[in-house]
Parts: sequence; C-alpha cells; structure tokens
Amino acid sequence: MSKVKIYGITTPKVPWQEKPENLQGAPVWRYSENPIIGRNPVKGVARIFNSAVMPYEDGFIGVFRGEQTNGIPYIYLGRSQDAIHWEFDEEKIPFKDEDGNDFMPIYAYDPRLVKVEDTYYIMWCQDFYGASIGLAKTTDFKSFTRVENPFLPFNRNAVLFPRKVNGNFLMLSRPSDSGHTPFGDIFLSESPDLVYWGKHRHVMGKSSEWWESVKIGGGAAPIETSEGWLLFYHGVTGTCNGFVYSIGGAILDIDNPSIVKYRCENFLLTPEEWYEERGFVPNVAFPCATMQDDETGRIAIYYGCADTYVGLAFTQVDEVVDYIKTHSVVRESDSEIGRR
Ligand code: BMA
Repeated sequence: MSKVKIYGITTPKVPWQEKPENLQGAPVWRYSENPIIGRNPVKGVARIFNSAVMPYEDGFIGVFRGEQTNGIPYIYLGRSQDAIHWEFDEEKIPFKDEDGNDFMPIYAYDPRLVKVEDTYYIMWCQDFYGASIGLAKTTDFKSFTRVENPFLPFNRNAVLFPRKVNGNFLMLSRPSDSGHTPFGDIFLSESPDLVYWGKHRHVMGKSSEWWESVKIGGGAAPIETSEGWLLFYHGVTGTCNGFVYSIGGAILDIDNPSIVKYRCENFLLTPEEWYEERGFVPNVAFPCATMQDDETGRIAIYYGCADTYVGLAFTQVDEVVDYIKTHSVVRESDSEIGRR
C-alpha cells in the first residue's frame, strides 16, 4: 500500500514494469518495449502520438491523435485489453452537434480523455478561427456530442480535472498564439455547466530552469492524491535546432488548484531514446494521460514521442511525490491564487 493515497479512477490492470536498478535522476522509467505504437498504425494514418487512454468496461479505451496520410491530424478511437497493444477504428470519431447533426472539426489534435461523474469528455485542439479548444462528451463511445468551445482562440493543451471542485468543473489550458507559440503559462478556468467559463486563474508559468524556459502546458489530467493534485505537464526549451519538450511534475492545492504547492525544478523525463529524439519533430516527450492503481501506487504515463510514436513510462506515487517535494522550487507567481 502506498503512503500517498490516490483517489479517482484507479485500476490494478495498469501496465507495469519494475524500476531498473541503474536508474539515475527522477524516478520515472520507460517501458522496455517502447514505442508501443509504431508508424502507419491504421489505414490512412501515418503516425499516432499525443494520445489519451483510460480503463473502460473490461479493458481500456483511448482517443488518439492520428496524422492522416494527407498530413491533417484527427482523433481516432482505440481499444485494448492490456493498454499496450491497441486496435484503432479506421473512421474518425464522428462528432455531432447538440441537435444530432454532423459537426466535424476541420482538424483535431492532442486529445485528452477525462471522466467526470458518469460522462467521458474529450478535449483537443482544433480550428475555431485559429487554434483553440474543442470539447465533446460521450457515455458509450458510440455517439459523441460536441458542446460549446470553452475558450476564445488561441489556446491549446486543455485538460479537465476528473472531478468538480467546489461544485464547478475545472479546466487547465494554455493560452497561445496562432503559430508555434514562443511563450505560455498554464491557467485554470471554472464552469458550473461546461458552457460558461470564468474565474480564470494563473496556475504556473514557464520558469528560469532552462528545460522549461520557453513555455509549459498541461499534460495528463491531474491525479487526485492525499498530497494534492499531481500534475504531469510538458515544459519546453528553445535551442538553435528548435524546441525540446520534456515532462515535468507539480502538485497543486486540492481545494484551490491555482496554488502550486510543489514544483519540481528538474524534468522527470527528457528525450533520450531514439523514438523521442528522432521522428517527424525530433526531441518531443509530450504527456497526455496517466493510469494509476491506488493499491500499489503504480502510475503509467502515456506520452507522445517525436510527434511520431506513443511511449509508456512508469513511476510510483510515493517516489515521484517525494522527488517533486525534495526538488521543489515554487516562485511567487506559482504559489499565489493567480488573480490580478
Ligand atoms: C505543439 C503541439 C504538439 C506537438 C508539439 C511538438 O505545439 O503541436 O502537438 O507535439 O508542438 O511539435
């Protein structure tokens, strides 16, 4: 039994490998058979990456960013019995509007999948006169209803919290620009009904640590723990050869998640393996989901690799929380309520 308690959806079937004995640095280690999804995974799709999964019925389900052979990204549904080997629908997810009419985005990428109460929500980046957030709901993974776009353009990296806090839905997002965005902090917004969003708060900014000195963005849905909301996010640095995306970790206050309690000054995982360093966009580790088991404290992190593959990494809640706390540097703009 782990010391740090995990709440919310947990599963003893979470994929797992023990920590390698020679692991250096942060207690996050890669699955030895990575990448778990290779190139040309389904007809008409050249690459799947930046995708989100969760337990469903007696197995697992996921929403996957598929780069079609015409280069346009879209979201595909996938199913698995072990959360490692996936089968994908050949058809894109068929979104409808609230009147039941087809309502397909022009493009769709970086989906997250979060269950709040009895409903599954998918949020992604799409065109709304510029890159912005799309939102849809389903209860059966057969019909998918889009609800109002939560935010104005430009915005990316939206992820809902897995439960309401103080009676409201909460969503993290990263306001951005129309291009590849050389800036960006994580913000929090609240809604009573998923239609009207407000009470916007600054959560945390890019930092003076070089690995996240250009921009940061929400990653996996925050995990509720006895220490606060455990957040795996991405941090970006700029080099003479372009951006490098790493995975970072922070813990947010449970009742006021715009307050950062701990924030790890070191990355938890940075591109090192061939499938992270080499691909359509080199040097990208981009977390979009986790699955966890409350009994053992095991956490599996699903992350996009080099905009080409899906990778799997593991950590244990006590170890990662301890590492984040031991290496925590929280600045004033992180620890305040985030309202100006
Ligand atoms: C971001 C998004 C991600 C992508 C990353 C690296 O702006 O487009 O989907 O993984 O860039 O290319």
